[in-house]
Amino acid sequence: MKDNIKRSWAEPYKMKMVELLKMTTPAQRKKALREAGYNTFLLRSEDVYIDLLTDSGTSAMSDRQWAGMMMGDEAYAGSRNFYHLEEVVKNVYGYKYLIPTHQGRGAENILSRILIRKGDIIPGNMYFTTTRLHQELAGGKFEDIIIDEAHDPENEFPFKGNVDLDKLEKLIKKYGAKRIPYVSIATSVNMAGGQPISMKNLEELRALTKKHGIRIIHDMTRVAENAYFIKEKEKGYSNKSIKEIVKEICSYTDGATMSAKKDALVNIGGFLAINDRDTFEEARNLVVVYEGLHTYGGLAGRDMEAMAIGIGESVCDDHIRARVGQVIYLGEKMTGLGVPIVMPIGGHGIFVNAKKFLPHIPQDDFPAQTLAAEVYLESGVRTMERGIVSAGRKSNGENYYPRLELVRFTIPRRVYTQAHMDVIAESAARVYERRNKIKGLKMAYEPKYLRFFQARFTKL
Ligand code: PLI
Repeated sequence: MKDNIKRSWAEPYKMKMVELLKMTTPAQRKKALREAGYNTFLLRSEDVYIDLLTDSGTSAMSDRQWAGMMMGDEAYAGSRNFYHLEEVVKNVYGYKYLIPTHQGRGAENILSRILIRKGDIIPGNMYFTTTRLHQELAGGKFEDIIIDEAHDPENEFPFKGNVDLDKLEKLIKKYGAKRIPYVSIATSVNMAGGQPISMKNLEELRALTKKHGIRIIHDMTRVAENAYFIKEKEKGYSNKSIKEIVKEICSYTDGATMSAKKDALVNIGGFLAINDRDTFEEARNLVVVYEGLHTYGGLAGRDMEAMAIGIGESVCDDHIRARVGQVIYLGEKMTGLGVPIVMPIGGHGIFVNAKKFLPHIPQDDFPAQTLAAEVYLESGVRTMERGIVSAGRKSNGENYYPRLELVRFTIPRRVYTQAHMDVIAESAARVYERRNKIKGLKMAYEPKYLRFFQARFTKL
């Protein structure tokens, strides 16, 4: 008999403990927002109802990870948890050598210092804030080689994280391969809306870079989420496991920086993984300057244990299906209510198109920053600006003007329920209803580095 009933996904876990949330009134939120200079990063978490600022370090750990925390070997040197983590990174991702770091940017700092010389060019599939800054601080210049479709929020191409190989070839021709220490490739491109890169594109990129002797360094922060889209949308992968796909992705690259605070389901931690022995030796030397001894890199033994266990959980098919399934549920709900979002829906959050939401606010008056503030005011839902404020300034002081002016509704892993998703979508829709009355912001304080974290604004 034909089965016509839809098969829904559901979470492959149940709740054992809950964290109570504070509910706030509109008057309390108005005050909190003013005190925070209209920057959601400066709100107190206690004043937030549903926290979609980031999926970084905000996951709920499993009972097994918590048990692992109790197995921490808090030795200064040679902790057994380090060796466990090393084994897991080798087995799951296939990289040869591991340097733990306190989080992703710790790995970016070490890698950039080792590989980049002044005047070098680092091509990448769209910038990420901390990654680009470390490349610049090391004397390099980032060049965007992502396909044009990625800069168009309405283009529905399924692999908007892909590299435009022609753009890369042009850079190689212009600067010469010697001035390109590596190509910086992110899986699940964050600033494009969590958009995946296809395996085919990675394979072609590997062939091209091999010809010129250029390394590929993988920002593998959300590699498992990328693998899910390959399984769902790329020919030849539907019968492969997420674990197999993740390993294949990594096999086309020479090393990786990882913020384990995302995919790997921990609240703190990261690493640098590399296949080349010489780079590893240099990194092992440098990590003691910036992070700590090479067998802990700024982490406690218990953190490394939780990470080792979290990596295993992150590549389970059922986990990733529910994780991305929840994001897609929210996205479909929002589009159903008329809210303009980046399409296709990505892996770690919904990116609302602020340019389309608030077309009357010019980019210099910070439409995405304004919208993030309004969403908080509406319902206590905290989101993050991913537009002109995040993009920052060029080395000559001019603002970058990114084509994407977005507000990210980032979903922490294993934290919120489907009912929360309904409330979030309804909040966005209510702000959309009163969009014409919303006015922009003026920047009142601008920090020198990564201004989006600490900038302050006043109402226009
Ligand atoms: O926040 P860190 O230092 O652990 O990791 C930096 C980092 C590197 N690459 C990518 C793609 C990231 O998304 C990333 C951090 N992302 C944050 C904090 C976010 O909210 O998306």
